[in-house]
Amino acid sequence: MSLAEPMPLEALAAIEHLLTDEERMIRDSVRRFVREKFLPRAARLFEEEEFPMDLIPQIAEMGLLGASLEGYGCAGMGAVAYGLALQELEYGDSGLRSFASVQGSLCMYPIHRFGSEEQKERLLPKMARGELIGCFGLTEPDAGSDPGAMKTYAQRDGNEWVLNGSKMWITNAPFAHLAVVWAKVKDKELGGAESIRGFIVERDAKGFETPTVHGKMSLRASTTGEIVLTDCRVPDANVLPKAKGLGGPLSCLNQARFGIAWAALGAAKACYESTVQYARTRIVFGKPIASKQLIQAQLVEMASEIVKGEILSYHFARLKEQDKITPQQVSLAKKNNVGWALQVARMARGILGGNGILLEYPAIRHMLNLESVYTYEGTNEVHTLILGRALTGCDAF
Ligand code: TGC
Ligand code: FAD
Repeated sequence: MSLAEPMPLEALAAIEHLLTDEERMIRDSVRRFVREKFLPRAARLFEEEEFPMDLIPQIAEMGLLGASLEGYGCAGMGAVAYGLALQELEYGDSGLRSFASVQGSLCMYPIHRFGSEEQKERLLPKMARGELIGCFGLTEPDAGSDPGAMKTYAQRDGNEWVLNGSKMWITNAPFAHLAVVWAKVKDKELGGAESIRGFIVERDAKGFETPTVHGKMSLRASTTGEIVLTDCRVPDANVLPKAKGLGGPLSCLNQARFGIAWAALGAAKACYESTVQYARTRIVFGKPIASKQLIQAQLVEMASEIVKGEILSYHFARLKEQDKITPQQVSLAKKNNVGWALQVARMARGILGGNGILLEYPAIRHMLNLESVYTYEGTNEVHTLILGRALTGCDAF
């Protein structure tokens, strides 16, 4: 049976001509890097629970660490270029993209937005070059979706702060040189009421430990740990002066969630493309399964949702470039795109039949990874409730 060439997803989404030359160039160079340097190792890294530390300098060189920040050695990319670049990383693996999201949106962003000039000059250029790696400690064993319930406390002692508590599920923690840790303090300016503040905790601080979380069946090529703080002393100079209240960490999440929304479609695309290729050559009942209507129905649904997600992301990214995106729009994009990326990966896994459970094909790896992406940065339910609250005016948390 002779088959016509399949239409690429790009042709259906038709956003290519809306991109600038610079945006295309950034996307294409990240694409080349991922396909040449990462994909040949992807299955093994996943299997062996290993993050490819040796790729950090190249990721930094492409300007992907703190990519959307201005100054301090950061690339100052627009939101479209940033989204496209992260999507290419996640075409490789969600763990590779997580590394860049955490470093840029969750560690460099709060230092850039809430830090002192001294903190910015001391840390950001080295973080942009990948010489200093950060992690972001918000979630606790008993405070995930509701970070306001955190039990980590910081108490002032002279010109130092003493931190006690623990953080759970912290990406990059085991090898990070520093952590942005969010903790409760009694705030004098708020009349002694509790407030949440951000602290830069450096690796050599006494009482700072970061045990690795083992046995994950998802994001295995990303390193996840805990942060344990036992009378951990942090100098006054390491408090983020401009972050006060839960809005501090939540504003970092807006940045990360935006990137994830677009990036998750990269995992979906990898699943879709490899599945179309497979379906065109896998003969069952005498014909390629791509010629079966039930398979086509699934491929069409996969393609449609990826394309719709791309168009949504493109629109919101241009809004973000004008500083007009709202947290509710970010929630809509994260919930929609990650939810569909996971569905696409599950459908791809099914179409591959028995081969779908092998690491030789990308579907099972992406499917398992996306289970984490579905949960972190606000679970699907949290984003539903953020939107529900905005649309009805009723808080259903
Ligand atoms: P709520 O009363 O709504 O708000 C408290 C204060 O925060 C402000 N705020 C925001 N500010 C900026 N951006 C947002 N998106 C904001 N949402 C709220 C709000 O204005 C208020 O300020 P103020 O000055 O009036 O005090 O707070 P709530 O306690 O009802 O909680 C809201 C909720 C549930 C939406 C929030 O807690 C939430 O988003 N929970 C999910 C937690 C989460 O997403 N954690 C992610 C941890 S990091 C991670 O997963 C990294 S994964 C690795 C990777 O990225 O690869
Ligand atoms: P819970 O909050 O216990 O939720 C359990 C279930 O209840 C979920 O299905 C949730 O949607 C649902 N639920 C909660 N509240 C409601 C409600 N009001 N109504 C209905 N349903 C509700 N955190 C960091 O701070 N830094 C990191 O770098 C980081 N990296 C991560 C990496 C990985 C691989 C993973 C898995 C997580 C990471 N996280 C990180 C933590 C992540 O953000 C949390 O797992 C997430 O916020 C959910 O919290 P939880 O796991 O405690 O689930």
